[in-house]
Amino acid sequence: MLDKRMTKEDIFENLKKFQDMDMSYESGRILSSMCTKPDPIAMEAYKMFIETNLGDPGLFPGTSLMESEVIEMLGHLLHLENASGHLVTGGTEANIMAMAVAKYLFQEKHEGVPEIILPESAHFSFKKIISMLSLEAKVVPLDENYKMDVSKIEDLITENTMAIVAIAGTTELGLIDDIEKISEIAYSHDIYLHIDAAFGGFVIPFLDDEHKGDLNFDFKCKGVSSMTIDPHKMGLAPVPAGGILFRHAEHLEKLAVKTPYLSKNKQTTIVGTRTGAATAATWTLLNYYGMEGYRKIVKNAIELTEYTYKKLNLMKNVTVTCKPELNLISFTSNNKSADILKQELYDYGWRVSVAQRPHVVRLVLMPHVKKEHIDRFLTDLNEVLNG
Ligand code: 0PR
Repeated sequence: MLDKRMTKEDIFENLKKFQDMDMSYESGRILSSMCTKPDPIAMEAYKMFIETNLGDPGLFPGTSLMESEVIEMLGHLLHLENASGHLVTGGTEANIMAMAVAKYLFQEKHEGVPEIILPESAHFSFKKIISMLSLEAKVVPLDENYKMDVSKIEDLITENTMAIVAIAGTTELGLIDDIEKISEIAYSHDIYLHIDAAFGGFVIPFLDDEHKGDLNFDFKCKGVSSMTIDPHKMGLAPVPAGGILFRHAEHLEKLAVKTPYLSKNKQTTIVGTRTGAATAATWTLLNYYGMEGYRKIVKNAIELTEYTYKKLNLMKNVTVTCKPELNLISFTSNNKSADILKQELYDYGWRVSVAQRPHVVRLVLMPHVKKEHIDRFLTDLNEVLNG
């Protein structure tokens, strides 16, 4: 295969063919994704830093400085001065780092098998983590509002509890666990608490008073040890841009590995060679949009979610699962199962996903989804259900 070379023209013709097989966010037909079309200014910054490698930061001190500024800004957003952390490949890597730190801390004092208390709604990255780190999972059921049942947590705490995990913006329904209460429990038992705000981290801080009220979900809660917050979801950054923040610098240091022959003598990330381009994109977005810009983006997404909620509630044979807290909405129908609905909507060109707990159709209303797309979607849905 490799002994036959292609001309540049042929290559790009082929690339175009591959690209044409893909869905595009711009079509407005992707209602199943937590990613979106990266902002043009972020792509420009990304391209500018495409050759950088934060795995060897001494060669790229400017990019490395930019990473510390991003961590500082994300910390500020989540009410933490002097945050420690990194921009990583995504929520999975961020969650792995937090749980690795919790395990190392646990092992300094305990010999038993480390146990992790997490809600049934936790993202599947925790399945990988439980297996990779050989943890024992203590799963907290969901309450009638599909949130981690806080009243069940203390029963699961043992001397081998390594960490509690709670979610700010669940993957399936976009709901926020009662982090204030969970933080009190973790703090009073001196247990490591990690908040997975991979999705909610770039939404909740920008909600208006009517939607946010006096909700506290971040480092304001003193029991919170670390948080995941992903720029490549509602932050509008290109992939791969995840974020992990630690309250205590010495916690990040638990991950440090000596790298004697590199320009800096230690690394505190899982990934070695890693792009600085995503860092440049995130730095750019945070400075370009600021609080005001992100508030507008979130406001639009929430308004569209509320519009969709209202319309779905009026539709014959549709039951909306719960009142949305973020820009996710789920529903079922009494005349077709979620899986059949997903398939039939697929045939109309829509990409929706099916949540497992509960078994419902799930829509994520990311910024690439506009009102005209939703109107067409609702017309098609009505036809699929009642046509
Ligand atoms: N934590 C939460 C709460 C998440 O929702 C996700 C991903 C992760 C962690 C893991 O993040 P990474 O995928 O960045 O490692 N949530 C989405 C999901 O699983 C990811 C996604 C995005 C899936 C776009 C599909 C897609 O088209 O649904």
